Amino acid sequence: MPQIEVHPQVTEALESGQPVVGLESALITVGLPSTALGRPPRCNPPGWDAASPTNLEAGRLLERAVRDAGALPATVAVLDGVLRIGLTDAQLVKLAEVSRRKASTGDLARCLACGETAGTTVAATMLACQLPEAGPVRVLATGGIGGVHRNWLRRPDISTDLSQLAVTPVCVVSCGVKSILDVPTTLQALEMLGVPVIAYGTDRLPQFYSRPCDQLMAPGRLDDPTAIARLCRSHWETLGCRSGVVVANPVPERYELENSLVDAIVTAAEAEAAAGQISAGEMTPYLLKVVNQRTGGRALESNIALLQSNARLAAKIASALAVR
Ligand code: PSU
Ligand code: MN
Repeated sequence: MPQIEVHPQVTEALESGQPVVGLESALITVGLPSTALGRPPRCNPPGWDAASPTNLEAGRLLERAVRDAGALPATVAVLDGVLRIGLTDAQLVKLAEVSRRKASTGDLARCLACGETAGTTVAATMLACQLPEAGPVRVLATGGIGGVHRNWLRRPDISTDLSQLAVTPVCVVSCGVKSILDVPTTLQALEMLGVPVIAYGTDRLPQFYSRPCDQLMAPGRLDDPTAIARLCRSHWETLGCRSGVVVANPVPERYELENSLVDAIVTAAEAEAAAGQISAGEMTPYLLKVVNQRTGGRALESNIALLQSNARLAAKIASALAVR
């Protein structure tokens, strides 16, 4: 049995030069709750089933958003030891139901060898997008990339997303660096690794749940998807660079949370985690859960809205890249 399966529609689209957007799936298995919202999210996306698990509906929402913006979605995940690029709805349902695991680059071989089921992080999704079988897929969407965690000197925790970004020519559309991380240090690491970081339509760096704040300038700014596609071509084709490109898209204004609020919650939650038994791998899901609880669910609303917005922008960049 093959260990890598590309959905036939994805293969067909790539062969005929149609735009394809890769979607990470760790957000389905660990990033979002598997409980139902019970009502539509505030951004009221068409087709959201309020009685169905939030993580599954978010996965479906991302796929729809990519399609509606004119590209083909390819959700990446490992199912029963097969790395899949492009899922059927039944496979998406299974992933959301059975897995509470995320696989990054270093976990993939074990997942394949041992028949595991897991959502893929940005790093593992980038790797999948670059496999010869996959095409390549040049653009992927996520909520936020991983990076250097706060207090990394005392509790070392640095995401594989950074090392994969250094060696994989994929454009990652996110809301910037998750505000639960040490953002300046993460930016510094990206700079060191030669990864262009582009803020979309703003001079300042978007902060995941929060819009750009005054303190942090973005390394670069571009205002439309065509310009971003041009930058990607210059980076990969003209200059021959093999690193990724990070696009930071601000969360839609109506759904943003105040950065100071998120910051205070994360600081308190980290102190509580240090006293308890939270391992490095569990830190991201733990912090996301605490931020959501302590904002009365507003963080989840924000997360859903930003995912939708990133999927749309990724589809537009993929479409611009597909035009020769
Ligand atoms: N942002 C979220 N939820 C998530 C993640 C990011 O709002 O679940 C995931 C992404 O898949 C990212 C991963 O690639 O967390 C980073 O995990 P780690 O720090 O373990 O490398
Ligand atoms: Mn981490």
